[in-house]
Amino acid sequence: MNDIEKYEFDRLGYIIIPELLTRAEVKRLSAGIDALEEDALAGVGRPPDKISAYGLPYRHSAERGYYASGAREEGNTLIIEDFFNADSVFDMLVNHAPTMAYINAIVQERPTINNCEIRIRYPGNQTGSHMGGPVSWKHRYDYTSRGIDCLMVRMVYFVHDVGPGQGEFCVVPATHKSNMASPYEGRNPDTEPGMIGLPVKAGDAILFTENLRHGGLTNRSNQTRKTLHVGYGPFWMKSQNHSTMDEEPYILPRTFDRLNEAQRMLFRAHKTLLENDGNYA
Ligand SMILES: O=C(O)CCC(=O)C(=O)O
Repeated sequence: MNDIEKYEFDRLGYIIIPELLTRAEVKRLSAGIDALEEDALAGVGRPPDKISAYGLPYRHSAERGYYASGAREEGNTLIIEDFFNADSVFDMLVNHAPTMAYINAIVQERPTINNCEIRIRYPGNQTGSHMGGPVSWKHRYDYTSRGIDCLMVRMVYFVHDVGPGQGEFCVVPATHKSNMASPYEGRNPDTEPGMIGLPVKAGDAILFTENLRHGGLTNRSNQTRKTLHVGYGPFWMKSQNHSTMDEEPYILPRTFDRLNEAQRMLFRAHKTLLENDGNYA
């Protein structure tokens, strides 16, 4: 992360990183998302296996190791959490060197992955505005003697272009430093003052602090918007996926087995650390 990127991240609460993924990575990830979308849609209509802490119904695939919510229909989103269990094609994002150069620059305690979801946003869908200002301690944004010193941050990877009107990820810049919660009524990102959409190209990524007010503008196009979201925070933070909020990270033994040691460290939260007498190895 260079000085300009650090300055802009501190000033605005996010940066767009052009071409963080190679064309080959985009192609493979995109095929993986499409295949998993079909698998997750096959469960639509089944009674939920779990209701999240926030009241969202989730279908659990014990076979593939993911939790899914939503359906393919106008205005809806399909969310697939814990996608790393489902297909080894996604392993390339675990300890992805270009990504970790950013994460290590802004999360000062040993970072782990605490959140991973595929978001499939069908035409007509929007993601309501959330966060910004004094939100949960877990999302704290700080600048300390160690530099930018974040708790929860996220990298959003784009596998196709998302232009104006195609459901852009959106932010109210600099609200990560706001001392007040948003006073505007409702959570409609399309009409919220200060909210801007961030158009991107395939292979780009957006890095942001979860303390920033953000959401997704309405997808007014015929293109379904598909993104991969990976959240990081200090190793002692538990899962921040909605379906497994504050539980141990949901990583199947077979997923763990196929990762190398450096990749495994990104899923080793405090429990494993204690079991190892405080040794990370
Ligand atoms: O991409 C979107 O529509 C919103 C994503 C979001 O809220 C998040 O990644 O925290």
